Amino acid sequence: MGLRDDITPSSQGKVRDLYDLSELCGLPDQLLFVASDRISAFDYVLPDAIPFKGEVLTRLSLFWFELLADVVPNHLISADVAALPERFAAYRDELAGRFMLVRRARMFPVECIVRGYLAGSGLAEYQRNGTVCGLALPAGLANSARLPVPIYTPSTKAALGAHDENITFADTVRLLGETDAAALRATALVVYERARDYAAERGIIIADTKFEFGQVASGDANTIILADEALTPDSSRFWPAEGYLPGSSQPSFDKQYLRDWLAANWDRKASPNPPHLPPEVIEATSAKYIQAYELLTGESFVPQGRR
Ligand code: Q0Q
Repeated sequence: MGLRDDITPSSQGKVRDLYDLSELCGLPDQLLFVASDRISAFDYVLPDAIPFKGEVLTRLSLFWFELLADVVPNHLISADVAALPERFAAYRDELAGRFMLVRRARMFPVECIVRGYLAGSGLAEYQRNGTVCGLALPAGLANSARLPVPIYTPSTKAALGAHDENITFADTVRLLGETDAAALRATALVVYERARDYAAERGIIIADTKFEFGQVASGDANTIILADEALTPDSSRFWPAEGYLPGSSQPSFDKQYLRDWLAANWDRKASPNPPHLPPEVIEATSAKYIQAYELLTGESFVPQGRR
């Protein structure tokens, strides 16, 4: 029996789960953030797990939290299995490497997206009216073009399965107040630029990314902290730097095999549920996640958990 069969997550995403430890273990203000090996493509969760994906993405978040700690504090308490609450002891092997014990924060109701390149919904809006989230951009930018400076393009948090809605910075001011709205924008932009420059030197373009910030009380003030996962291929667009050429959509560093195979082998009108993947696509996708980890951290990926 797996963890999810025994303990129902307090919140479930497509590929990650959150357990409220104050409810489950009487640990106030702590949550267990678990990254699964599930993968989604074209907004569907696929029936096959990708070996080590959850562990790679967790370890990437841990890596970025540490690298960027001088810019922004984060919600991590521990990723050590020894810190797992007793209630989860039976799942130590399943969880090793793919969980974070995190501080509960008051999450801001805004997805803090930063774009360094023109892609996805940003490209679509730009092609319609020359702006992204109300920000005017120079005319004539090509698909996947690097933007003159990174832009902050927030969105509202849609319900599971729905698409987030792009909003303007002024909308975030109305939502959060000027001080917090400005602080989130400034922090998101600085964190993105640091990560973008670091990754670019290691062969990965971080074209855009989605940050989730929260607030925790510290003394008589409130502190903004970086929460959720950070700068992973699931929360960002990772492109291979080698072969980058504006003018068309870039291959995804991690999901291109998957997308190409699905596009060639799944008629979504004929069959609404995604098919099983061939072993070679599963293996190639797993290898791309591991390659991204090894390029960015400079360390070999040694699995901690069991498959
Ligand atoms: C929190 N989420 C995301 C989510 C479903 C993750 C709530 N430190 C925190 C965090 C975090 N991380 C959250 N709340 C309070 N404090 C994160 C959207 C949803 C599964 C995993 N939801």
